[in-house]
Amino acid sequence: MGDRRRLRRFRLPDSSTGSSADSSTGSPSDSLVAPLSGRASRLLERTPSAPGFWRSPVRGVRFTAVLGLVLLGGITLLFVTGLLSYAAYNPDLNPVNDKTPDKGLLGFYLFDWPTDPHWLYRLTQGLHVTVGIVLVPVLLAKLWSVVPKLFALPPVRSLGHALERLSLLLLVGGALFEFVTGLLNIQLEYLFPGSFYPLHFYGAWVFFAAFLAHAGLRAPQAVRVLRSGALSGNVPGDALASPAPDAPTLSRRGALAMVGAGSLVLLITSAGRSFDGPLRRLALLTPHGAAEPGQGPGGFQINKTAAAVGITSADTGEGWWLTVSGPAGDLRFTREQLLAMDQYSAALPSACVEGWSTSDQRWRGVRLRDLAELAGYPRDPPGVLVESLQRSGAFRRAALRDNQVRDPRSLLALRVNGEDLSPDHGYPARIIVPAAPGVLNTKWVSRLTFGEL
Ligand SMILES: Nc1nc2c(c(=O)[nH]1)N[C@H]1C(S)=C(S)[C@@H](COP(=O)(O)O)O[C@H]1N2
Ligand SMILES: [Mo]
Repeated sequence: MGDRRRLRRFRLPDSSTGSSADSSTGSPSDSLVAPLSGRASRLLERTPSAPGFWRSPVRGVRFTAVLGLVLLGGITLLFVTGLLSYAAYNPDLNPVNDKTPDKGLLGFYLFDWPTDPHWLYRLTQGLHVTVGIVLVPVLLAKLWSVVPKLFALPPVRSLGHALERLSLLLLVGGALFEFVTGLLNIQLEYLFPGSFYPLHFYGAWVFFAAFLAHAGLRAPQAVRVLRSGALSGNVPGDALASPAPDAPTLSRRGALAMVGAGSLVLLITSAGRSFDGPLRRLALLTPHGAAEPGQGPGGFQINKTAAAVGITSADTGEGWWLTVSGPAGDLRFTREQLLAMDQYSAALPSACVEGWSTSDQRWRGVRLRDLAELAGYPRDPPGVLVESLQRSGAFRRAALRDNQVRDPRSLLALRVNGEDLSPDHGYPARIIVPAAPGVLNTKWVSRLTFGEL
């Protein structure tokens, strides 16, 4: 309907029927002798603002509706798992975990992240990152399917139309921003440590608000047009279908199959870094994907190596000791003394915010709650602030909640898979907590301060 009106406005009388000899097939010399208005009109017809410029017969509201409904489910899952990831970081516990200012209102939903099941963060963050990657072709196809609307003239028809376009700016801009920051963060490994969290977090709320408004308006319509007929047909007055389509080289079903195939390839080449099984070897497209990086007990994935954060053997050798602080004062333990305490084992994964995770590794060391007891908390251990030898970097400190300290599987690990920790996995001692994001599992620990978070 709207398209037809615009068509009439921007086409010459002689070309509006589409049958005139020199309309779209006219030679350049023809257009030179055409009246000015005709030339201007034909020029305009070659710009993306002319509905006839967009020729793909694949476009149409039914095609867009399918992609839109896939995104409705997928992006809702991304939003929920994203909020869970934020909660898992214990952002309210201590500013060392999260300095996002003014999240008060947006953090209304925060809750105590549990320690069960021990693979919880592997699952939620594996889903978040994998679904985000897999949706990229769907998002691009969806944007492609509606791109003629970006150029439609006049740019603003009414106040309502202006508001609608503004909301679409937030929607499209928000989607691109969230996908790009997320992908950069996982591919380039903390491109913006410290600032990624607030950027991705605020961006998510802005984007999801626009997304909800859009879905509220469009989802019922999407369901209706899909019910009203075959995918290949157009609805009456189809606002997205080309008024002058080229001959099809691909059906809509075929185009959707191509998008689906793209998503499937991304799934196969990325999911394996979050989930065990044969897919792990195929996870070629992501850092920390594919086969395990090394051999032997410490051969599983490493985030930052000791060398990368400037930890040398001089720091971790004979001169190292652990300071444990609490009501009992400052206590010092050498590695020998820690190894002489009761040792416990726990089979736990390392699961990073980047989405990759390891299968369960057998960690062995001292229970955090036993260290809390030594620090002066014989019952009901409180939370703990963990500090690393590492001198700089966003992840050299982290705060753990009381429920995490209390869990008997939460360890100050000294060994893994039957051997001393390797330098890269945090020798001489590191934290490992069930269900927690990797960022809370501080490596090269030098100090534990119980209570007073
Ligand atoms: N001191 C210190 N500990 C750290 C980090 C760090 O940068 N510095 N990175 C954390 C992150 S983000 C992850 S995912 C885990 C990874 O542990 P791994 O390298 O043993 O697999 O270590 C955590 N512990
Ligand atoms: Mo991480």
